[in-house]
Amino acid sequence: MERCLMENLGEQKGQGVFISGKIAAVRDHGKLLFIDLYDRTGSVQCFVPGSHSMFAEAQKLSPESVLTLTGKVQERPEKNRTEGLNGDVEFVVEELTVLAKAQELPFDLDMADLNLDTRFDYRPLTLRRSDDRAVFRVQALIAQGFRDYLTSQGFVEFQAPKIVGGDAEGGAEVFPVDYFDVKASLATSPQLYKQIMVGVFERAFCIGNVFRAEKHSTSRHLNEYTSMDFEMGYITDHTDVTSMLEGVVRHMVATVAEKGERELAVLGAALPTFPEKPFPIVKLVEAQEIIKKEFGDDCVGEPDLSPEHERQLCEYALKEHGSDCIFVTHYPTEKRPWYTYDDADDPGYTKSFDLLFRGVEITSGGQRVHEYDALVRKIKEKLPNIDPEKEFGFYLQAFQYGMPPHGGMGLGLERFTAKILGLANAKEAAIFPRDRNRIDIRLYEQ
Ligand code: AMO
Repeated sequence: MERCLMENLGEQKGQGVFISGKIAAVRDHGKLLFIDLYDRTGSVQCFVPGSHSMFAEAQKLSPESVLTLTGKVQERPEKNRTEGLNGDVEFVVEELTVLAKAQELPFDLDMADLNLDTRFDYRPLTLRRSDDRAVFRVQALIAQGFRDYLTSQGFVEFQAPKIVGGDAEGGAEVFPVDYFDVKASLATSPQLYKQIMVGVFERAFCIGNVFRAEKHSTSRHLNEYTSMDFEMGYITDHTDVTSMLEGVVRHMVATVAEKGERELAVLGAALPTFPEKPFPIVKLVEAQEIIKKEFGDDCVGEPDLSPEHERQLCEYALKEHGSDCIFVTHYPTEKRPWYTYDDADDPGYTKSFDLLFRGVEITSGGQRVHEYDALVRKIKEKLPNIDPEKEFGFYLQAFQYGMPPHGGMGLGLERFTAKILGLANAKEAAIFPRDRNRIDIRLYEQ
């Protein structure tokens, strides 16, 4: 006999089958016992009669114990039916095998109201909560949507290295690594490698962990996060990248809508609102004018938007354009990395952009400098104390030997997941979060 998954039990009414799964709850009524058993597809109420030879042992089982049950699927009496999967059936246990016993749990998995620290202290256990399972299934769908869309557009996936000789961004704080006898660091971004890959495949993407050593304590920052990046050649300017990104975002959301219905319901999450027209796109200066006009906050001329300004601009985009997304372009040259392309028509500003989603920046990107001489010049301007060939010679080879005009972007998977699902903190969307106080366990006594 083959294992029957919970989602298929309804088709087995009156039949003998075997199921395997974990105990969600045990309800002991003295002379009979109910066990809610769940597997990856759903759950079912199982019924152990008092006469069963394993009755006494079953009474002692803790939630999360792992069982295989043989028995029959029968209709539940009308008055005991519930909504949802298997609400109209129950499983009458004939044989019960304990595959693994769970110790008594430190808290009720689904019912306990746990603070973030406790959730992370017990991560191997709390990831099994229905909410957390739903979050990370949705996250997997987001990554799948990213992959599928870009693959369909002719992009090739590659694996970017995580140990690098310098700092890919030339600005972010790095975690140093002892690499045999020399100093190396953990990559803060696949930036240089994805650009190199444009010279190879024209269109390339990667999904991988990156490491940022800033000592942030915010709801948006992690010290290790998953960066979803793409880079594309033969562009006219940054708007080719924003268009591609818009397609990616819409497809990721469509994938979640299509395949994550159950998870969205578990989390009570509402899908984003997108306009039929393209996402709104404004220059930074225009965004600042809007914020001044709409919210009375004069930030015109500042080099960047503050978190509060990002929130306000998104509020405006939803109200005026029916869009949870808005692109902001043309950040000043001084605020963007040296690989960013300057806009000759708008001196002092770059062909760069951020994508804001539900109040938070989820993406940075832009057109890149693709000519060797211009690139060396920009590195020297931004980083006057380094020798570009010495520090970036490996990367610069790509430009010495011909690179098409290109651009790309990086999107933080945890931030995006948190915003899709309405989670207050990006750490809740980090499966094993690393922040300044934690690598799995807390680093300091509190
Ligand atoms: P940037 O540094 O802006 O750009 O990062 C791009 C996106 O990555 C996410 N992100 C983070 N998420 C969690 N914790 C952090 N500490 C963190 N830092 C960044 C955000 C952000 O929008 N190389 C460029 C991208 C490019 O131009 O292609 C870069 O890394 O969602």
